[in-house]
Amino acid sequence: MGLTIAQKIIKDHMVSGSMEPGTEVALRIDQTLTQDATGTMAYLEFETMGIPRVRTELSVAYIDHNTLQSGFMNADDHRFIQSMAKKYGLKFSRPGNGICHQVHLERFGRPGKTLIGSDSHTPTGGGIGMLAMGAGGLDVAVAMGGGAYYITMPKMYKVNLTGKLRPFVTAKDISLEILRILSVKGGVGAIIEWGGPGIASLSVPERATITNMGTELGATTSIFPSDEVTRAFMEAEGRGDQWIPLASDADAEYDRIIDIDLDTLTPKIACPHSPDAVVDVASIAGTKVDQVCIGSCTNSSLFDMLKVAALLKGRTIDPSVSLSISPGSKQVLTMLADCGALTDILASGARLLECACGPCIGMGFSPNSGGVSLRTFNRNFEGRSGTKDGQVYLVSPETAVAAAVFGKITDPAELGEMPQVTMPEKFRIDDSAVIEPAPESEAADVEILKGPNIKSCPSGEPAADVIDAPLTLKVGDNITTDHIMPAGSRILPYRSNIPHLSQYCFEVCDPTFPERAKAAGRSIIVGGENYGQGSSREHAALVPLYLGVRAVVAKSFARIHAANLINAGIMPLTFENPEDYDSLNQGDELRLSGIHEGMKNGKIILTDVATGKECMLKCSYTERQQAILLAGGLLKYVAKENS
Ligand code: MIC
Ligand code: SF4
Repeated sequence: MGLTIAQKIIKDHMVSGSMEPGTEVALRIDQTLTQDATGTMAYLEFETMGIPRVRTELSVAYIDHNTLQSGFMNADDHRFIQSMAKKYGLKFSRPGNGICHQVHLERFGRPGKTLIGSDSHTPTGGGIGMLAMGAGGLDVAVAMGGGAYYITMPKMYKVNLTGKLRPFVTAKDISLEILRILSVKGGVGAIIEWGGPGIASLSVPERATITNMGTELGATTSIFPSDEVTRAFMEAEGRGDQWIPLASDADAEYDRIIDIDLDTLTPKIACPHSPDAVVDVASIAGTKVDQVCIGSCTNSSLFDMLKVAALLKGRTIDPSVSLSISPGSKQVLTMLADCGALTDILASGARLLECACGPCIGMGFSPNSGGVSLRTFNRNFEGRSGTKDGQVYLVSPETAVAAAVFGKITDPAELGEMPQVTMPEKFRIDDSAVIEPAPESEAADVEILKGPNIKSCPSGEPAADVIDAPLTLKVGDNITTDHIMPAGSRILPYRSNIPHLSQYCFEVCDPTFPERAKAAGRSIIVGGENYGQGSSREHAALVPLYLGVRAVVAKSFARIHAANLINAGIMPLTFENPEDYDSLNQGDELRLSGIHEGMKNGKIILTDVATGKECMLKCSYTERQQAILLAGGLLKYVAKENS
């Protein structure tokens, strides 16, 4: 049987395990990336492992999330990460150099290589044929130390594109269409390969928009072949020598094939508060808009920005709309400046923000109360913008410009003729904002700089055989990591201070949770389907751990979050019979019993102590995961292995 693209890369990087879907496979990781909001914790974890130098082919530490610096915290964290990079052999991408995924695609990604990043949108690298996956910081720390990355072998899906995008219909609309078809949990347990005759007309930045947003499907990752389009992009980046061709075999088999006809695709929009609440832009045209944001790792490439500039040229935005533009990287920004496109953007009345995540993660530019904000981003979870009742919609750059110009949701075709935008043959290459590490011979002299905001990481307890604990929180389906551990400018500066962060845990759902959990000492959370979707932040596991959570029982889990729970030493468990979810109530005293035996045979009994009602919970921990839980988390497990 032939192989898919992902299977080929997995086969080349397999350390142990098998390609049988559902079984665990360990992969050798060629490259890692971190960003600052998850990086501080990842480097603290790396430090405790006692490894003198990173053992990957390439590891890059980016600063792109916490760039607001309202206080010493972020600046201290940046200095800490910079000193770690210098000592341990990583490249350091300075604040202002751009969003990790955009810069990595431009300067470091390579077809056929494996990449894990402590950020859920690491699959952006799939746009140039990398097997790129988001992971918890601890998994990235282990990979930096040369350890394998463990995943459950995914199923293979293929999306077959035919036809060609019409003017004003974009790669973002393809992403929204696949979200409409599959939903935010439709990609769980799968790798999505994009192919068919329609991909030939998609540039690398467009492909990267699609693989970036595959994260919102819950997919393990998404990937495009590496073809002539990829070669042209890498040559334009001065890295043609790093290109290799990569395609699936003609007889490769897929678990599911989805067809999308680009000729008939229309502009789409995701409505509040979920990326899969997708409708046609035309169907809600006329809705008044207060704010428009163009940027984020989904839509901030030079290609996107040139289109935006061409559409804004000679126009002024509606006086009632506030428009922000955040180019994805210094390369994008300087090239916009060089060709005059930046002037067209500014002349329209747009506000230029830093080359960083910015409003996407609530780092400034929050909408007005109840405000309607159209964003070219990938997530519109409730409260994520920093305005609790903000109404965030996700759109393409073209639809964003139309809304900024007309002051209401408008089909972008109403902008008239789509100007022709051509990509330059050569990008402006300037890596001066990427700082090289100290040579290995000088590493011992590099001092690690830690500010007072850096507190130690909580430590898990070895899993007991019986856990008696109350159900401190019961939540519904599709709970995101933004619910569990919110971000935004108020909270993000404390990513290296778990005790401080803990007061905001589940703030969006129930602000009394932290106090109640602390008072209970030990507790259990119950959730619905797709618990923990969204970001890779391990804080969504470490903070509940700090608050005493010992198990989360849900109908199903998102991949990275389930791994983060196990790494922290918290048991993710699922209902054998999902209806049992209904019989449990917040405040119930629960007992989990037969845990040690149950971890091995996959079944653990949960008893509601007051009623005596029992229900069966499932787990499918590998031997390694059982050992991690029995050790009290991955750090303790690694320490044990190395002793
Ligand atoms: C996000 O988009 O939610 C983030 C912020 O980039 C996160 C990482 C984090 O929480 O630091 C992600 O996607 O993993
Ligand atoms: Fe940054 Fe937003 Fe991308 Fe997350 S989704 S990496 S916050 S731009």
